[in-house]
Amino acid sequence: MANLPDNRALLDWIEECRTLMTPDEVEWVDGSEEQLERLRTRAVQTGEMHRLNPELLPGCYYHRSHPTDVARVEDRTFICTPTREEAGPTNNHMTPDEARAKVLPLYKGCMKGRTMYVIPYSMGPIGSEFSKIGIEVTDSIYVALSMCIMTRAGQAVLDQLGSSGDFVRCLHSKGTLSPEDRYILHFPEEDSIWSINSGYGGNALQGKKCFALRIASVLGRREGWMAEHMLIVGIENPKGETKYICAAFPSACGKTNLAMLIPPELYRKKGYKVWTVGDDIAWLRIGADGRLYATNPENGFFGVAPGTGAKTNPNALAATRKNTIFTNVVRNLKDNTVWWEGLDKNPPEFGEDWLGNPWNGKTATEKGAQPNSRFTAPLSGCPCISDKVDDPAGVPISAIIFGGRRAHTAPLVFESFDWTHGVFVGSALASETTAATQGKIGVVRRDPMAMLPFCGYNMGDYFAHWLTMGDKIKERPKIFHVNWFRQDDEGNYLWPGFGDNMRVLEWVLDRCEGKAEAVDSPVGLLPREQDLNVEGLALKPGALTELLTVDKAVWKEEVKGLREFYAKFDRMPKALKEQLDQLETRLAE
Ligand code: GTP
Ligand code: SPV
Ligand code: MN
Repeated sequence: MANLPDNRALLDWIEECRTLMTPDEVEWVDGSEEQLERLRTRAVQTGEMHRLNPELLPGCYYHRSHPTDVARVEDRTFICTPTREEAGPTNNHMTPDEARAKVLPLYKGCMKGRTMYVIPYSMGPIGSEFSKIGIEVTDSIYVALSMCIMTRAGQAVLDQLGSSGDFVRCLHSKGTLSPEDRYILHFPEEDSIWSINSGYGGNALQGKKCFALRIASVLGRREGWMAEHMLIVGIENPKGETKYICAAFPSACGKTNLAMLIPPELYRKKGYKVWTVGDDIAWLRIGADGRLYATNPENGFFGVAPGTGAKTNPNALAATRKNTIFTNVVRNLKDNTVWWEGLDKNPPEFGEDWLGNPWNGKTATEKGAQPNSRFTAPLSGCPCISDKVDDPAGVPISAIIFGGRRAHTAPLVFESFDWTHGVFVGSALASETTAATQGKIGVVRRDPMAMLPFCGYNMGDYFAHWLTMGDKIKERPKIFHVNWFRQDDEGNYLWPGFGDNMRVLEWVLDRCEGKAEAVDSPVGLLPREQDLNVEGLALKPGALTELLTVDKAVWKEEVKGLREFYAKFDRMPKALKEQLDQLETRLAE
C-alpha cells in the first residue's frame, strides 16, 4: 500500500472525488510489481484483460474496448475557459460553469460498486525541474495499468510531490461508456482534466494528450517552453556523434516509425545508428547555452498496431514482445498470441477479430484488427532506446520537421528559408485524416504543427509563442517539411518510406551543418536529385523528379485553402500573414 504524504491539497481532492463518485473502495497505486500483478490478476478475473502466451509474449495482455470507443473523440473534447476567445477558433469551448453543470451529474455515484484507483504519475523524469506531476483517479484497471506503462508512476512520485499542491487533477471514469454522454474536458486555469464515458487511449490515459499536450501547452506558453506532438530521434554518424531531430506529424502519420527507423544497409555498413528518445510528445525548452532541448515526458509507447511488422518497424515490434497491453487487435486462439494487418503474411485461421467474433485470416473479407488498434509498451523494451531518455536535461535539437499525408502537393522534403518561414510552414501543415480520430478518413484537413486537436489555447497565440521562442533561441534549429505519402496517378506511393526515410534525414542533417546543396523554389529550399542518396533504391523512372516537383498551379490552390483557414483567426500574427502574401507572390512570378 502506498505511503501517503502529508498533503492536504491532495487528500482533500481525493476525498472530494470519493464523495462525488462513491466508489466502494479507494486504492492508491504505488507502482510496486506486487501490486501491479494483483491488478492484472483482477483484470483477468473480471474479463477486462486476457493473459497472453507467457512463453511467446511474457507479461503481455489482450484488451478490447467498447466497439463505439476506439479512437479519440475530437467533437466531444472541450477547452473550458471563461471566454471563447481563450480557447480560440480551432477548439470546442464551454465555460467552466457550463462544463461542470453538464458533467457533474454524470460523475455523481458513477463508481458505485467499483474501485477508485489513484495513480500518482510524473510526466518527465521524476524530480527533473522540467517534469510535472499528475494524479489520475479512475475506475478502470486497464487505464491504471496502462498509465503505469506510459508514465513514471507510483510511490516515488508521491514522495517527490511531498506536501505540494502543484499537480494536475485528472478525473476519469469509464461511466456507462455511453457515446452521447462522452466528454473530454480541460480546465487550464485549474490545472484539471475531466473525462467520462470512454476507456480508450487519448480520451482516458490523461497523462498523454490531455495533460502532456493540452494542459502543458498552456503551461509552456506561461512559463516560456513548448509542448509539441513530436517524436524525438537521435542519428549517430560513423564518427560516433549523435544529432537529434524532432518531428511533428499528425496522428497515424509515421512518428513511431520514424523514431525507430532502421537505416538501409548501406548506412548501417558505414556505421550509422538511430536512437529513439520519444515517439509522440516532446517538451522543448531553451537550455542554459541558449540551444533548444527536448525531453520525452512519457515512459511508454501507445503505438498503432496495423502496419507494424518485421519489415516496416522491427524495433517497435520487438518492444511489444514483453510487458505489453494490446487493444483491439486480432486474438490468435491457437497459440494465444495476437495478430494484426501488416504484422506478417500469416494471419491466424483460428482467431477472433477485434469485436470478439470468430475470424479466419485465410478466408476473411473484413479486417481483423481495428484500424486504430494499439499496443501499450514500455520504452525500455525498445532495442534502439536512447540512453538519454532519463536525462533530465533532455537532448539538443538540430532540426525540426513537419510532415503529413499528402497524395499530391507537398514534395518529399523542403527546407524553410528561416525560423519565421518555418513557423509559417508548420502553421500551413495539412494532412489526410486517419483512424486515430473518429470521423471520416482520408480527407485533407489543415492541422498546424500536428497540434490542431491538442493545442489547449487560442492557436493564434500559439503561433505567436512559436515566433517568440524563435527570438529567444540562440542556435535556432532549421525547420523542414516532409511528405512520405506522395502518390502516382494509380495511387501507389512514390517513395518507399520507413527505413529509407534515413536518406532524407541525412540531407536534413547535412543542411544543418552546411554540407549539402539546395535549390530555391517558391515553397522553400529543395534538394536536387543528386543531393539525395538513392543508391540501391529501385525507384520507378521519373519518381524522384516527381517527388521533388513543386507544381505552381496546385500550390496556388493550396494558398487559397490556407487563406480561408487563416481568416478564421483574429489573433493570427502579422508576420505569418506576410509569409502567406510572400508565398503567393513567389508562386505568381
Ligand atoms: P500516433 O501514435 O497516432 O500519433 O501515430 P504515429 O504518427 O506515431 O504513426 P505511426 O508511426 O504509428 O504510423 C502510422 C501508419 O503509417 C502505420 O500504419 C505505418 O505503417 C504507416 N507509415 C509510417 N511511416 C510510413 C512511411 O514512411 N511510408 C508509408 N507508406 N507508410 C508509413
Ligand atoms: C494520437 O492519436 O495522436 C495518439 C493516440 O497518439 S492517443 O493517445 O489516442 O491520442
Ligand atoms: Mn500521437
